[in-house]
Amino acid sequence: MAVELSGRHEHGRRPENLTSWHADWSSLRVVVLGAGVTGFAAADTLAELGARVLVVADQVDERTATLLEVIGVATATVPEAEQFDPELVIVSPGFRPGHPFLRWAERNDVAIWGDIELAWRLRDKVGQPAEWILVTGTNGKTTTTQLAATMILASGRRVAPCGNIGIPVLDAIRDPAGFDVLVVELSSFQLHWVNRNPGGQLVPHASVCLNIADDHLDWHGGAEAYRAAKGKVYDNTKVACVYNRDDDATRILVEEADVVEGARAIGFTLGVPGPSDFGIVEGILCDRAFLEDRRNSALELTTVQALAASGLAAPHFVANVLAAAALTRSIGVEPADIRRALEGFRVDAHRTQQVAETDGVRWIDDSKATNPHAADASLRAFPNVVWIVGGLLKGVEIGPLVKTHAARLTAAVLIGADRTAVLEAFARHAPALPLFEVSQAETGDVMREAVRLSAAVAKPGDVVLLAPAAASMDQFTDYADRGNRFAEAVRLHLEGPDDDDDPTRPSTGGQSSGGRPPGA
Ligand code: UMA
Repeated sequence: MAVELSGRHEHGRRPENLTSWHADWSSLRVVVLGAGVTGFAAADTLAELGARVLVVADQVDERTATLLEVIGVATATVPEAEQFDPELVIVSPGFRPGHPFLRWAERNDVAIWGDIELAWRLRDKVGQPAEWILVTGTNGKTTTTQLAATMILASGRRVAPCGNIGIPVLDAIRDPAGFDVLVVELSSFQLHWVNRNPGGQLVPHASVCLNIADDHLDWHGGAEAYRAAKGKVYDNTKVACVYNRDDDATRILVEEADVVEGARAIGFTLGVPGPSDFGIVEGILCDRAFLEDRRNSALELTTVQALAASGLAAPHFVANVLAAAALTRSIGVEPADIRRALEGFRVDAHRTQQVAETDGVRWIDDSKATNPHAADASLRAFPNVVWIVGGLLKGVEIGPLVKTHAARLTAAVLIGADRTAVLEAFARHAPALPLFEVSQAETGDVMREAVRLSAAVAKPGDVVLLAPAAASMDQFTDYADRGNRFAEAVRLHLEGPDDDDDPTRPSTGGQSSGGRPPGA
């Protein structure tokens, strides 16, 4: 591409002063890092505003390349982007803060915003801006976001779930009819980039950090930086900082946060709620926060039994329901609307989803368990487990998880790239456990092999549980692909013997396809 050079800050306009859709964004030189969901939304928005936009990405798929061409946005290399002399960089969440272009931008005093900050500044496109409700946590973000949005919808408000859930907030704020409320799921990557610049500070109506356990440590550079990013969810909250009373780290984040005066801390717990909490009394989910006489009474929301009909009976889902109820009660959603929303709610695929049951063995897809904290919740739900585990560990330790659950395991089947740490964890904490390795050479057919090995060892009463405690991108497109392949492999296995297509494979689980005998 031909990059047009231009003088720095030729019109004397500084990006931090651009705080409205209706401000003058024309000709602003912007580099957008990334050509995925976020990058495209940012480029499209800025092009609509008349800015001059370049997109930089290692890979641009054909469809996105065509779309960028249609909207008149060029792609560029890093040196070309530097030459372009941008006034602003919009960074997609997948880029690590140490990326060379970001370092260059910092050295050259170029403003760096994430897509969330850009969306916040532009939120007044259509009428009265929507209130924002922010949802983060190591696990349960998407389910809680969906639950909260469904509850708000049931109350008759216009609402969009967006953010890390897969719908860029920039798309939500450009909806022609506008929304009353946005429920914004935020990853730690997105939170890393918020609230760094004057004029771009988020001011949410309510916010929650559902739980905190180690995840994405390689991206953040350590547990403390990850925790600090999560804590930013509470900054400037106006009405309700919702925290998990069963996870003290979240309460501490609320205490440390700089919130708007008058904002309340609202706890949720699987135990009995105190005043200003949501919790459970004899199987009834209760609100003891948003009612006059909270010292002496509680509002009934629903029951654990009723949640079972929506697939929400597992403790981590009940916690998500309580958190979503706390967020939505803070904007005045009535208990009857919450109940109605829950009746029609169904949990998304790949979240503790039973894909088959045969001969007393249940096959469960929890591919969404992409870190040890999520896998822990999943393992806890079943007494006897053949565990399919492994993938990309993202710098997180898996030893404590193996130690905690060794007693409930019938066997483990190891998939994924990060082998050494997982093998070490089993050798240390469960040395006698039958352990099967799916050879990494079998990447094309990992799940068929994992399922075959699991079936050979599972006994009636066992659950074969895909809860890998790791990300999937080493062997699959994403967690959904991993889960779909598991379900497909289970279906094929149950339809008939699958080793007739390869007579050289062992026909029982007594030998790992990767070469290590069980219990070795
Ligand atoms: N790219 C580079 N170099 C890099 C990193 C990325 O060139 O070092 C380029 C890629 O070639 C590609 C683009 O950047 O062109 C991809 O950008 P991205 O990785 O930021 O992904 P998006 O498609 O923009 O999707 C992101 C979130 N992805 C990540 O955070 C990794 C999506 O969350 C989110 O739904 C979407 O924005 C909308 O907000 C996904 C996710 O896995 C589901 N999130 C993690 C999680 O939930 O644990 C955090």
